[in-house]
Amino acid sequence: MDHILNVQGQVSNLALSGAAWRAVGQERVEQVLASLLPAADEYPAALHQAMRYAVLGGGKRVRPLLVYAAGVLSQATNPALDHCAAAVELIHCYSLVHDDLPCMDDDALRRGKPTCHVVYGEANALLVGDALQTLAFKVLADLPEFFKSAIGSDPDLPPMTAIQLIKELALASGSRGMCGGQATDLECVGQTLALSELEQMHQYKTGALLRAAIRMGASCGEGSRQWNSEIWHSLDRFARAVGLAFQVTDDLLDATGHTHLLGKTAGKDAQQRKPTYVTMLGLEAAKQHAEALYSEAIDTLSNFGDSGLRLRELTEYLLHRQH
Ligand code: GRG
Repeated sequence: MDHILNVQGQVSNLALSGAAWRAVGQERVEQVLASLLPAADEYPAALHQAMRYAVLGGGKRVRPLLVYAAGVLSQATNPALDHCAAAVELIHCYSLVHDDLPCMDDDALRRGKPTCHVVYGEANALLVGDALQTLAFKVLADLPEFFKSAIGSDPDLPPMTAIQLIKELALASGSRGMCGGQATDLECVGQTLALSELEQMHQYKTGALLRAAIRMGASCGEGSRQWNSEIWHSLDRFARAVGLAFQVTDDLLDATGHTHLLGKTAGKDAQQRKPTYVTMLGLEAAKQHAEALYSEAIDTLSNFGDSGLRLRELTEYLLHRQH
């Protein structure tokens, strides 16, 4: 992990343009993930190859970027950010592998490549998801030891913080978060939901992990140790607005985007008769809803002054993305 320490300064460099900063964060988390995943030739090689296939070389890395961007709020300059960024992305990748399985969304294309089960078979894809999930928690549990050996005998990340990070990620991924939202998503095929029910489902399915990324990134910096509950509450309001906005945009892209640009099958929601913001509000109103949510997210960031720069830029990027 030494190379990770060497490039540490870059994600806290406020002089980079938003696009350059995203590219640095994406490259950085790619390196971190590549070093944390078991080598492709380590026993059991077939499983490790499939895990690396599912994680490396694709995706926008929105969740890791949120970790890094939220780290700027609390002056986090330590490798804890890298571990959190990787852990959140590992959970996300596991969810994509399982979501693509025939018993779930049944998709053959993800991040512009054949899905994990298409290449490695269903049973292996199931195990890939399981193993990525447990690896995510190991990465966080390793943090105190990592600090001790890499930085010296006085870790700058208290063991309690590592436990809080594990708890944050566990809550966001389980039945009270992502898995819970997925369960509702499967249940409500072909049904009409009230807008509040649709929001609740997405807060669980997508929003909870995005919120965890933001809270974990902020927790990594010394600055956040002085924050009162009001500041954490503002951050949660930001996370809620950006999480919903992300999902509305995802629904819009599914309805209007093209498979080759999205890197995943377009039009799946309609094909699977899923209630979405587009089916419930119509295209124009869904666009306006996304814009209103993004403005709300930007407004809540005013509480953080200049340190909110990277989260502001990411919010803009998420609204205008094409995939
Ligand atoms: C536990 C059996 C079992 C399955 C879990 C929890 C779960 C299945 C799936 C999670 C739900 C899920 C896949 C939500 C999709 C959210 C979403 C918008 C994904 C796409 O995220 P992006 O756009 O993708 O960030 P990239 O590829 O850029 O990372």
